[in-house]
Amino acid sequence: MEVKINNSTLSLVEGDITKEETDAIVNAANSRLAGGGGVDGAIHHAGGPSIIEECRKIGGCPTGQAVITTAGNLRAKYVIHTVGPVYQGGTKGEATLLRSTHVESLKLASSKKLKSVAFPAISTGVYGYPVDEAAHIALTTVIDYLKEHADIELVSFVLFGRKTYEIFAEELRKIT
Ligand code: AR6
Repeated sequence: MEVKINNSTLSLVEGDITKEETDAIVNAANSRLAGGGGVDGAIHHAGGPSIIEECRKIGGCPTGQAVITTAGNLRAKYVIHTVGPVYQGGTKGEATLLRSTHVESLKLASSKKLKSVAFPAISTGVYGYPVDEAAHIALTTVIDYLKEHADIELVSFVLFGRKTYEIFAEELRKIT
């Protein structure tokens, strides 16, 4: 599913983000940037050890912020590592932090003059964010950003599994 936001494209696809050829892919990391399971594990496994070496040098990343490394053996040029909130019922500022992961990732991409960025469904795995709530926040945040910043031509959400894809697609239909 694809929609146009001014001159930019917002795209939803079902798939494995490690295979993406966008300028950057976003990693749902932890604050120690230490690697882990889920999409984080998949990115480090596919990208090779140079990414974790760069992460070690950076040292860490607070929740809601983002850092950038090169992408080792991946097809993307960069990996933007961002740290989503752990879902604790929704009353602990999680929405603000989840919104911030998307804004900070896109700001980093803009500052590096990147044209295309792929996001996973940040916080919806190990960190327990309900997918429909997370989809609403992720999509509205990216749409708002693209309305204000014409430099990024493509933002895709690469969603792991049919169910997550369908929930994102339903939210996007509601919003647009
Ligand atoms: N491509 C795209 N999406 C994927 C892939 C993939 N290859 N693999 C998993 N997903 P999670 P979080 C989806 O748990 O909730 C790690 O251990 C997955 O199905 O990866 O932000 C970190 O080190 C889900 O929809 O990230 C942190 O400790 C989404 O990616 C912690 O998990 C996010 O799930 C972060 O938890």
